[in-house]
Amino acid sequence: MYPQFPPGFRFGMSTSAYQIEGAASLAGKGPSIWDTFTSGGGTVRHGQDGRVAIDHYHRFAEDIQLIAGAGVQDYRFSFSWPRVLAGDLGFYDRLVDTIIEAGLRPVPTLYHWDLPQELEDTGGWMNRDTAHRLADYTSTLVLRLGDRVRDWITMNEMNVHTLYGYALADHAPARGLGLGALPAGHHQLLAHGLAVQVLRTHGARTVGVASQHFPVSPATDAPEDVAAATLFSELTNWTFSDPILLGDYPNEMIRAGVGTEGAQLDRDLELIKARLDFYGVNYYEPTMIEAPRAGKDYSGVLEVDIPTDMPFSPVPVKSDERTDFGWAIVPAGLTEILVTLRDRYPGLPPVFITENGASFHDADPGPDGRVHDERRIAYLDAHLRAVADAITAGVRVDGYYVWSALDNFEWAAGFDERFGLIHVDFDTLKRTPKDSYFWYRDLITAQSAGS
Ligand code: GBH
Repeated sequence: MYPQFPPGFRFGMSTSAYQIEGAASLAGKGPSIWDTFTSGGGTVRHGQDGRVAIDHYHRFAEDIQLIAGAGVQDYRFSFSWPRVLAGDLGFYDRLVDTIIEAGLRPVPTLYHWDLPQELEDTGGWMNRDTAHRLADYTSTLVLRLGDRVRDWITMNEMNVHTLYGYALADHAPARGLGLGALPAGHHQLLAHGLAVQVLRTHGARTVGVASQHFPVSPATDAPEDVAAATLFSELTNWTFSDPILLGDYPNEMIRAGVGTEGAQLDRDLELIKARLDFYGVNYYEPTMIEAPRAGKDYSGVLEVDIPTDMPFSPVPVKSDERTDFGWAIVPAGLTEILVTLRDRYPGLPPVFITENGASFHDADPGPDGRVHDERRIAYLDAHLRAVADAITAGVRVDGYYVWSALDNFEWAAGFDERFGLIHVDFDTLKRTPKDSYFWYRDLITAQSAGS
C-alpha cells in the first residue's frame, strides 16, 4: 500500500542548472561563481566541476521524456543567470516547450546559487545592487517565457547559500565572513521581494520561494543549550522565513547585523513580505545543537564545520540510519518542521515540498539493466508518509518534488553523491531509470486509481 494523498496533490522532480546543464561556456555564456570556485578557487571532491555536468544542455529532450515517463505533473528546474545574461534564451525556450509538450507543468527557480561572476566582481550578494540586477534578470525571463511559464519560484535556499558561501567558505563564493554574511542574506531576501513584484506585474499565476528548513533541537534541557539551539535556528531557519511570512527578523542582533537600517530597512521588509501563492520547503535532516563545551572537538559533525568561536555547536543527531552522504534519516523531522511552520506563521500559504531525497552510492546498472536502490525507495516512502502525517495534522501541503530527477553534480561533494531517480553514468552520460523511479511512477498511478 502506497502512502495516499488528497485529490489534486501534485508530484514532481527537481533539478538545478549548474548541477545538470554543463555547456559552461557555450553561446557566449560567461562564468558563474561556481565555474570560478570549481576552477581553483574552492575545494570540490576529486577536483570535479560542472563544465559538462550531465550535459543536460544537449540532452534535455531525452531527460524530459524520462521525467514525464514517471507520471509526475510538475518539473522544477532553474535558470542559469550567466546564460541568460549572454542572451542564450533560445535554450530555455526549447526547454520550456519540451516540458509542456511532454504534459508537465514547468516550475522554474530564478536563482539556484550560480551568480554571474561579473556580479560577484562588484560585490555579489554583499552588494545591495545585486538584488536590483536580479529584478532585471527576472523581467527578461518573464517577458520571454511568461506566455508559457505561469508558476515561478524566486530563490533557492537563501540560508544555505548565505551560510556555506558567505559565512563559511565551503561553497562559492567562499567568502568566510561569519556573522558578517548577514547582509548577503538580506540582499537575497530583497531580491526575492523585488522578483515577486516583477513576476506579478507580468501576470504570473503563482509565485513562491524554496526554503530549506529543518527542526533544531537542543542536546539537553539545560538553559544554555536551549538558548544555543534557539539562536542557531533563528540564524539558519527564521532569518530567511520570518521576513517573508511575518515582515521582520527574528531578533535584534540579526536585525542590526543585516547592514540596512531605519526607513530603508522598513521599506525592504515591506517588499520582502509580499504575498506568496505557495511556500516551498526543502527538507533533508534535523540538527541538534548544544552550547560549546570547553575543550570538546566538534569537527566533522556536520558536512561543514561551524567556527569554534560561535555560541552554538552541532552534535550528531541520534539516528540509526544514515544516507551514504552521512546525513541522518529522520522522516518525522519533516512532519515536525511542517507543523512548526504552520504554528509559527498563521498566514502560511499552501506548502510544496520543493526538495526531498537522499544520496546513496548506487551500483552501476547490472546485466539486467536495473539499478536496485531499495534504500532510496525506503527513504522516499518514509518521507512521503511523513508529509501525509502533516496533512492529517492539518497542514496544507499541495505537492512533493523529489530531489533529484537525475544523478548530478552535488556541489562541493562532486559526483560521488547520487540523489537521482535516474542513474547517470558520468563517463558515457547514459541515463538509466533506477528501481526508485519505477516505484515513484507506481505510487503516482496508485493515487489516481484510488488504491
Ligand atoms: C539542497 O541543498 C540544494 O538545493 C540542492 O542543490 C542540493 O543538491 C541538494 O539539496 C542536496 O544537497 O551539514 O552534514 O548536517 C541542501 C543543503 C542539506 C545543507 C543538508 C545542509 C545538512 C547536512 N543541505 N545539510 S550536515
